[in-house]
Amino acid sequence: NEVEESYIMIKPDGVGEIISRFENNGFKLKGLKLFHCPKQLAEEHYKDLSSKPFFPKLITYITLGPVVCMAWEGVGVVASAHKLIGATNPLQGEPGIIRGDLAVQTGRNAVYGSDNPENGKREIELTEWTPVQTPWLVE
Ligand code: YYY
Ligand code: MG
Repeated sequence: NEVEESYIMIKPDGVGEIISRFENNGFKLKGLKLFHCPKQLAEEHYKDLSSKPFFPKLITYITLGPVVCMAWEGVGVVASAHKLIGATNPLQGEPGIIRGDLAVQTGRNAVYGSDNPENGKREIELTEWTPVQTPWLVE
């Protein structure tokens, strides 16, 4: 019953409704930003999948436009978020499950959620690494 953090990312075609799904579950939104992920960072985020045949398409999808990066905190949030998000293939989602309700294809499944608390921590740190405004804040 540890307090954990999950990195949740709404992919470029995702919708605002996704945020309220986590809110309604009683978790705490610790941070949120709109972020156009550079290719290199997308590859780092998904590095465990780099040998998969769908990897290039996945990176293209995730860098198509801005994603919504979120850090959600709460007891058991990683497992709960995983349930709320549902199966990788949206067609396998039951009603009330985010991907089942809001997405159709595996390659356009609308949202990402951390697999375990260690990854949650790593992924949250990864996206905070280069805040989007940095190029405008320093000369
Ligand atoms: O954790 P989850 O997102 O449900 O699935 P993963 O097996 O970690 O794969 C990450 C990501 O890769 C998935 O959300 C869509 C894409 N993908 C794909 O395009 N085709 C597959 N056969 C498997 C995964
Ligand atoms: Mg995964």
